[in-house]
Amino acid sequence: MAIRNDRDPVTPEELYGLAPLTDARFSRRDALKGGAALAAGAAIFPGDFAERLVRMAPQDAVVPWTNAPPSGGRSNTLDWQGLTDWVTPTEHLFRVGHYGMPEVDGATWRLEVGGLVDRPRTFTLDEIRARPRESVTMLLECAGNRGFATFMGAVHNATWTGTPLAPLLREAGVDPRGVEVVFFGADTGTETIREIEVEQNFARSMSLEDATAAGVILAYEVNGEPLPTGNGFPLRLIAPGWYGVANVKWLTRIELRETRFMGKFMARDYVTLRQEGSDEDGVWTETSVGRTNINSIPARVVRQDSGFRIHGAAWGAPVDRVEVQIDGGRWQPAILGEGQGDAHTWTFWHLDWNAAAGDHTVTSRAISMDGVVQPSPEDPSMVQKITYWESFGTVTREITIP
Ligand SMILES: Nc1nc2c(c(=O)[nH]1)N[C@H]1C(S)=C(S)[C@@H](COP(=O)(O)O)O[C@H]1N2
Ligand SMILES: [Mo]
Repeated sequence: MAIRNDRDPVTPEELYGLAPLTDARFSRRDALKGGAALAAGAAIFPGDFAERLVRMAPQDAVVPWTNAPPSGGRSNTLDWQGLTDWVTPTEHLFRVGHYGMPEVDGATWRLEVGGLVDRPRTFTLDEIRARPRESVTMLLECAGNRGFATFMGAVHNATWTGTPLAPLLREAGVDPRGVEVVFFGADTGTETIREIEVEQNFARSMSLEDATAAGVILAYEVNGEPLPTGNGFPLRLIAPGWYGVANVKWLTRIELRETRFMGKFMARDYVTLRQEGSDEDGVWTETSVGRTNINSIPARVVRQDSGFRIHGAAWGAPVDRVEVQIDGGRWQPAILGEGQGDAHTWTFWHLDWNAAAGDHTVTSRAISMDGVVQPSPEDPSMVQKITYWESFGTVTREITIP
């Protein structure tokens, strides 16, 4: 059996360069939502505690999980127990920056399209904005989400607007040798490669086929506003069906190449290491994090006039159905709601529950249209994976019904 020898991650903030919660609009807006009494509470109680109190406000009817990690507070990650918005408000989008959060000047910024193309060129932001517009609502999840217990809210579902990538590449005239499309961000870091220190830009690549798929856009707006700095101003890639890491922010260059691109975030970081097969004849595989996996989570339990309702979300692949298991019993079908049938957003679901007072467990599993069942954390595919990325096993919540 594989030994989980992955370094115990520091904090999610350090590991993923998550932007701290600095936006003053955020707590103020929640205070308003929370009503006068709790807003007053915010004035009485200092700092973090006040913030928590206010964040709990719309959740009067929520019965909290007893095993939920503290979430949402420090770094904009999603607070599942507060989940009500199907489209995540912009100020609640989590923000990952492995090389910090570069401030780009939109006036002098340029996008280069080059490499193996017949007509390399640069675009200004106005030139990009003048191109055909397309919007896509997409769930974006960091592949490290749920890789360790305190990190389960690196998810958002937002509407991105920009211009489709395929026609832009077509106009550039891709050389037949150009099979790999590399996306470079403005952010740079110093990496030691074979004992040599080099300064590199954040970069990821996709095959030409994947990069020109329907729905792949160069986005300059989210939820109807220009991108915030933290989410990639002025331009980012939006690639439905891919983990967060593929959605390169602060884009500066798109380059066609004839070989695989093996940059850090393709080939060293965001690499899933697992043993496939048995100890005797298994093989160890290293795969680059790419497409998303079928996933779900029970988000919150709400008290109703009679009984309770379990609310959750499912995503990562077109969702056929979601099942819920209470106290280890039979799997019960949940009712799918908002987002149902949309391949790239999350689908909200719920199940009514006549819970008796006492301690319970609640587990959900999603099943994709292709028949892929979200595995349990004890499934060999999860157990034999020793890196924390792509931890999409089922989540079991604990709750005490009063
Ligand atoms: N240029 C650049 N793009 C990037 C990253 C980065 O560090 N630099 N992080 C990636 C990762 S790992 C994730 S999870 C997503 C997060 O997108 P968000 O910050 O808009 O939520 O951005 C991706 N795009
Ligand atoms: Mo990520």
